[in-house]
Amino acid sequence: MITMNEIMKDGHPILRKVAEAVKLPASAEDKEVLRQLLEYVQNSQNPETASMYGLRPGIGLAAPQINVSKRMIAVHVTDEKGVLHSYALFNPKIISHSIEKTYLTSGEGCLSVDEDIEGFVPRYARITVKGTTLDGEEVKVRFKGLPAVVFQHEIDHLDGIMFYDYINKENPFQVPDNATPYER
Ligand code: UDB
Ligand code: ZN
Repeated sequence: MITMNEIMKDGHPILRKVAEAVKLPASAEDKEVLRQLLEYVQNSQNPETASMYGLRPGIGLAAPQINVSKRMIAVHVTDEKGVLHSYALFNPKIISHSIEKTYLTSGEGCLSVDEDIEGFVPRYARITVKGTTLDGEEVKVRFKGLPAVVFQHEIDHLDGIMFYDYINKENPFQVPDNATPYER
């Protein structure tokens, strides 16, 4: 089971590497890692397990964050309508995106970053993601709002990118062009 001890902290070089594609069909070991990523986000959102193991409630997690430099992510997030978007994907890829952008008005954080880093992080408002599930099924799914932000944040981890890389250095609260704010 993944706890905070297994989560790599900012400054660890693995968080800056481009992760390797997972060879498909996935091996038993790779499937186990992906299952664990999903289990962490689920456990961390369950108040009992979160308090029992001291888990920080997460809505997404990428394999490099647990020291595995392979292209796997889990997302477990409820949108503004109360719909749960729960995915565990091998080799996720954004195959198209809107021109319109968005940003969380309260900024972003990261399970791998302990400090609060303030500022707006520009994200695409809508994206289409392709990837392969734990059952080996290829899926193509469209996301908007918070789930779209989470997917972009997690896929960035596979490319060694951290959310604060996008924050404008001169003015952290610079509103991105073409953007509609997302209020959480
Ligand atoms: C998170 N959670 O899990 F807009 F109900 C963050 C942490 C770092 C604060 C735990 C989060 O943003 N929760 C949230 C956001 C909302 C509404 C709501 C709950 N991550 C995951 C992560 O670090 N993955 O690598 C950071 C998020 C920042 C934007 C998307 C992912
Ligand atoms: Zn993160």
